[in-house]
Amino acid sequence: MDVKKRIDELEEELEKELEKVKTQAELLNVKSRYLGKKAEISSFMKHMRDLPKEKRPAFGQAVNEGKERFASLIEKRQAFLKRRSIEKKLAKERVDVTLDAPDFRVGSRHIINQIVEEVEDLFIGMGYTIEEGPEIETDEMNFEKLNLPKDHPARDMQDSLYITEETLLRTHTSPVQVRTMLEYGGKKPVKMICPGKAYRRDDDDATHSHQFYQIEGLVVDESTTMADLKGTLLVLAKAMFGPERKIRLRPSYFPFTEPSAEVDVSCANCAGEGCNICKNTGYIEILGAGMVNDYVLAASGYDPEKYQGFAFGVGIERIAMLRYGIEDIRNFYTNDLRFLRQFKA
Ligand code: FA5
Repeated sequence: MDVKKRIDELEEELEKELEKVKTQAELLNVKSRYLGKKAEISSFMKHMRDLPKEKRPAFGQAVNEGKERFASLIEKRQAFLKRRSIEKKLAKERVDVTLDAPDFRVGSRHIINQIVEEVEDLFIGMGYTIEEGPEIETDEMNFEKLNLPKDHPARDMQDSLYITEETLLRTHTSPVQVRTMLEYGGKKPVKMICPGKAYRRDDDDATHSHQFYQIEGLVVDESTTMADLKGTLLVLAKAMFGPERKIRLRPSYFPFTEPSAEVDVSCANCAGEGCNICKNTGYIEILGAGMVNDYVLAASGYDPEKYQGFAFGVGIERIAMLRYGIEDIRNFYTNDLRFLRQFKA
């Protein structure tokens, strides 16, 4: 047998077959048929021992060279297949950078948080600190130290959600007054606000929610007066509702302040003339306030002979409702995006 000739023939056949190969699996198949153990070229070596000794090296060399040529043809095809598959993938995944981006919406801070931040900025500018307190509060802090002992009838003013006999969800942010004074140790002046959630066993309706936000304010110093309170609240009202707004203090009752006041702001809708929103009174109530009761100062470690203070507690939802003419407080908590998107910051 002319081995060289046969190898040339096989090489030609292999070339033709490789041209038809389209996948890696087909390629492996061809490779095994032309170079595997059962391939014709592999069987040539068995004939070597039948040859005279002097012909054996040339024969062996021819077979090995043949195998190398086959392997190189297969490798070439493999590289070609790989290149073609990458090109196909790139063509398929081509990105058209000139296309419009899909429409996606960016979220924003909740309107209640926006107002809290606005009030915080205002008071930080006047030298106040921002304090925090726990939402699960002790009866002692929420009531007793605020001059509301267990049998006090004024406890009915704030229907409470108790967790145990002695702990409850705080009904207002006023316990943070006590906590801050105790932390300050009865010595240095206090000037703080505390924004946070409060909880009451109120039935939810258009103006009441079982969970709502308040901002507490407290100033304690050696010469704090009701005039300071009024001036501070006027600044707050003007910042929230516009420079035209006036405020009015009406006598009221809170066990933790004496004297106590409810504070009304002149109606933004009718400028005090009288309309539906202010129920023809020209004013709308926004908060409770007063001079800190001596009992509270003493229970919080401050000498009432030396220190006086004022405090106020304002409902944030009420501010937002007045400012934007929102008629139902439940809108803040039902997460209807059509409502929330109106207040995109
Ligand atoms: C208090 O909570 C007092 N701690 C306020 C205070 C602080 C007085 C410091 C004196 C000194 P009142 O219960 O009135 O007071 O609540 C204050 C404000 O919280 C109300 O004017 C109202 O804006 C808001 N508020 C009260 N209950 C609810 C409720 N269920 N839903 C929404 N807002 C409420």
